[in-house]
Amino acid sequence: MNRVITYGTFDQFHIGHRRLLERAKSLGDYLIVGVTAEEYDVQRGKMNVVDSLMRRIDSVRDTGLADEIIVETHEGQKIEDIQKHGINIFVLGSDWRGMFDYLNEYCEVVYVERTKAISSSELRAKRMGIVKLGVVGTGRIAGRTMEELKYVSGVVTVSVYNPRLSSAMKFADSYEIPHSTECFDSFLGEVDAVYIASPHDTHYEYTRAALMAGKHVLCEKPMVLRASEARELFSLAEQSKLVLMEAIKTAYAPGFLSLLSIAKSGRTCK
Ligand code: C2G
Repeated sequence: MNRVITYGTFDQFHIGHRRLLERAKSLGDYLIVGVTAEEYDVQRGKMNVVDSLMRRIDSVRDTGLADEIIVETHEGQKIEDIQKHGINIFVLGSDWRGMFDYLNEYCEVVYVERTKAISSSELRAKRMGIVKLGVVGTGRIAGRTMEELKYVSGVVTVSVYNPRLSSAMKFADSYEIPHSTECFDSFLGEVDAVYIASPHDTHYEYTRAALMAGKHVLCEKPMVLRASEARELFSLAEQSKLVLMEAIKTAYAPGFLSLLSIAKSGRTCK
């Protein structure tokens, strides 16, 4: 008996998902479908999933194709599932080709052709729009953020600003950003939200100008150098109903949050 496993978010369930499940089912006798947990999607950059986990599970169940449905909660679970459920075949769509070859050590890995012209990302974009992001500053941290942004859905970087145009152009070239400028006003005209990664002493001015222009702001730490400036900027953002965040990554890292909750529980080592 061939036991097959496949995974997905299955957000706004569509024909591409159904066809994937049909082909996965046809490869064996028993099909297990892993549906991603909300927290896991956020961790892997899917920030704007529309349907709840329950709804996505129901969509998969309603196809009648899954013999069993499980929830995928963490990185590394695929190997655990393959071993635990005695899986012979792992299936995903061709958009993932090559990414799961390492599972060949445990079972056969099959990539089936993805259905063209339909995707949850496009459905989400139609429904919610895409946030057009602009980057201020072109140093090492800004570059690292660009690398990570590739994995975040619902946002596209459209412009980069640096008072030195040659630096802005070089950065735009490296990260395929369509617009680069040394004029802050023209930069603001292109974007919905701004990520600020310039030298610390420039954060306050750029953040203030962006908020005044009605743009959401994510600013690298330290956002400002004086408490009074932070109070002013947060109150400006609140009045204008804009998001203002300081980019303190650790505060949102899952490992750090687990540490905090263990510390708060008062649990001690015996
Ligand atoms: N799919 C497809 N054709 C489409 C859209 C999606 O064949 N037009 C396939 C995908 O390749 C995937 C499955 O349908 O195999 C589920 O797609 P998503 O819900 O987008 O899931 P995804 O985010 O790709 O997660 O651990 C999760 C997995 O890595 C897959």
